Amino acid sequence: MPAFQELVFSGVQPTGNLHLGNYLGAIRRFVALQPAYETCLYCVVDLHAITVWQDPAELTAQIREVTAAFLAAGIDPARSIVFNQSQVPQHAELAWIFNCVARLGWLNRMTQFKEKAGKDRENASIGLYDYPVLMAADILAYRATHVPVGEDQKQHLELTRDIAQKFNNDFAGSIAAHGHGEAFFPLTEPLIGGPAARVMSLRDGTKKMSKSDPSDYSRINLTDDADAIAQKVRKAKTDAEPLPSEVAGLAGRPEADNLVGIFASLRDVTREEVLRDYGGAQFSAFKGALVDLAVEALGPVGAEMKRLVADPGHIDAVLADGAARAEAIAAPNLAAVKDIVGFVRRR
Ligand code: AQP
Repeated sequence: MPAFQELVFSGVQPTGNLHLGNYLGAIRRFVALQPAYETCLYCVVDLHAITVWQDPAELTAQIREVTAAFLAAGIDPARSIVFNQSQVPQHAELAWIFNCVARLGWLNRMTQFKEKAGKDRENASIGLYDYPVLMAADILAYRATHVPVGEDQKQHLELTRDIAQKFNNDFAGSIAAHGHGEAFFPLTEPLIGGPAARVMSLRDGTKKMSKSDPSDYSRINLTDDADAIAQKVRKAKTDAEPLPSEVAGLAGRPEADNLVGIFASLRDVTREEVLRDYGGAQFSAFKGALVDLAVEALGPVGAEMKRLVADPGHIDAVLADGAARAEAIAAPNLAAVKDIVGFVRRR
C-alpha cells in the first residue's frame, strides 16, 4: 500500500439530542486531533440523517445546532474544515459508484441496520440500508486515512476498508494506467479508544447512550443545564455495592462500569486511576463528584452553543466556507475516480 497524505474525516448526524456519548466518543476527540493533523474535515452528515424521517424545519435547526456544538467544543473552523454533507455533491456521487462495488452480502451483515430497522424491516428506507456505503463515500471522497469514531461505528469502518480494497483490486489496471500507482484509496484506520469509546445509557448499562432513546433520563444532553445534569446523574441506575478498588471488580456491573468510564474520560485518566481514588466509595459520593465534573466540562459548551445558534448567519457562513474547501479536495478525487472507472468527463 503506497503512503497516503494523512487526513482526518469524521461526521455527526443532525438528528437532535446531542449527548455525552457523542461528545466524549467523538466531538471532543475531533478537537484533540486538530494539532496533530494538517487537514481535519468535520462534517454534519445531513444526508445520513434523512435515512429516517426528519421534520424539515427541525432538520435545518439541527444542522446548525451540531455545527454550533463543533465550534463550542473547540473545533476551529479556520484550521479544520467544518461543513454539511449535502453542500458537497461528491459524497452522493461517490456513494453511487460504491453501490456498484459493495456486495449485498456485506451490507446484510451490518448490525446497525438490523437494530435500527428492527422488526419493521420491510418499511425501512433504502437509504438506511445503504447508510454504510454513503459513509464509505464520505471518508474516501477525501481519501481520509484516519477516522475518529465511537465503537458503534467499528463495523462500518471495516466495510469502508472492504470497499476501498475491492475498488483498488477491481480497477488495479486502470488505477496504474491513470498514474495513481498501486492503489487509489487508502485503507482507512479507525481511531477508537479511551474510556468513553462506548458510553452507555444511564438507565440501562447494557444499552448504548443514544439520541433516539425515548427516555431523556438515559442521556446527558450537551444543552442540559447544571440542574438537569445533576438530576440525571443522581437518578442514574446503579447497583447496591460500593465501587470496587480494581477494574476487574467492574465485570458484570455494567452501570458501575459506565459511570466510572464517563468519570475517567471527563477527567482524562484511566478507570484504574478513578478506582484508586474512589474504590470502596458509595455511589452517592461518587455521583456528586461526577456531577461536578460533568457540569464543569459541559456547562461552557452548552452556553456557547446557545450563543452560536442565536446567530444562524454566522453558522451558515462557516458551513459555506467549509463546503467550498471540502469540495476543493473531493472534486479532483471524484474526477480521478471517474477516469479510473472509465466514464467520459466534461473537460
Ligand atoms: N454512546 C456513545 N458512546 C460513544 N460514542 C458514541 N457515538 C454515538 N453514540 C455514542 C459516536 O458519536 C458520533 C456521532 O454519532 P451519530 O450522531 O452520527 O450517530 P449515532 O451513533 O447513530 O448516534 P446515536 O446517538 O446513537 O443516535 P441514534 O439514537 O439515532 O442511534 C459517532 O462517531 C458515534 O460513534
